[in-house]
Amino acid sequence: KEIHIIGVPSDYGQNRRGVDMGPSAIRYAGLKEKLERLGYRVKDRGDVMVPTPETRHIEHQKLKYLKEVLSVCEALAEQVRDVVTSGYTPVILGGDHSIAMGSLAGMAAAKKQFGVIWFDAHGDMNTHETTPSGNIHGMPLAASLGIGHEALTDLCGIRPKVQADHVVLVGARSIDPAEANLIRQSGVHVFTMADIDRMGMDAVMRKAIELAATDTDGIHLSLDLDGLDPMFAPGVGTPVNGGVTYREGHLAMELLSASGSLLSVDVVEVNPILDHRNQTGRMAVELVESLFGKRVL
Ligand code: DIR
Ligand code: MN
Ligand code: MN
Ligand code: MN
Repeated sequence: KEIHIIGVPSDYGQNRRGVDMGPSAIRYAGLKEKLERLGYRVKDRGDVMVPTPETRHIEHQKLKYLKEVLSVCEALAEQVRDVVTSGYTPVILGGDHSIAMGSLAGMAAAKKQFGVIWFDAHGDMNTHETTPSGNIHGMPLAASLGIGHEALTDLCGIRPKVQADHVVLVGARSIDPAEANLIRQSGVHVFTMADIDRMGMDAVMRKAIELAATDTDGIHLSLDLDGLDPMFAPGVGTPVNGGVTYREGHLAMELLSASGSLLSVDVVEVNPILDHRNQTGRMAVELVESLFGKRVL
């Protein structure tokens, strides 16, 4: 079993600097060594090339830094396709969540069918028409389903990247009004925080895994650290109270690990400038350890 780490130091999808340092923060928390301790061969492929924002300017107010986001995602997609077709597991370090469009494009190029578990406080189902912010990190799931501006939906010439029926949102608690309509119309499956309260994380994740794994070759996990409660992951650009607890987060990762269905993962939105002594970077690494099989006994 071999894991390939890919860093994507991009903050073009939202408006707080610092998330471009996410890959460094996660590496600094010991990602490679800890995965090796679990018995994996781990190769770090370094970072995808990302230009400095200070050298760029915003062209579209409803699709901020569109060109930069697209070029970063294209470069990432190529890396992910290469890793997956070689039979290895990519661990993709963001960067903001816009990079997931590149991850999913690479997966779509490498696999016939895959499911997605989108762990997030948000829906990431906005388009240029529904977005209140113009930030592309609020759009990657819609774009990957083929919804929104064609510059995003047609990334890498594959549309859609994933079928709505194979996509499951977990942890949702902050959805924009017009985004809610798109979520309902799309046919994606959603487990909100209220569902987690009522059913428990165990039942929610078992169902989510079943939905994402049925009729697919496996599951891509898109792990937005703001899905966790800000108490455990304060270093994110858009924290929302009432999130997944420390133990629920680990349980979710342990169940996904035990399913044997994991194909790939992205770990996004870690912003060390907003963090307390890299707490969120360390949390990210702990969750990845559980995802790759770390157990008490
Ligand atoms: C908001 C925030 N829905 C937007 N989205 C975030 O800008 O579209 N996604 N933070 O992770
Ligand atoms: Mn997100
Ligand atoms: Mn989010
Ligand atoms: Mn199906």
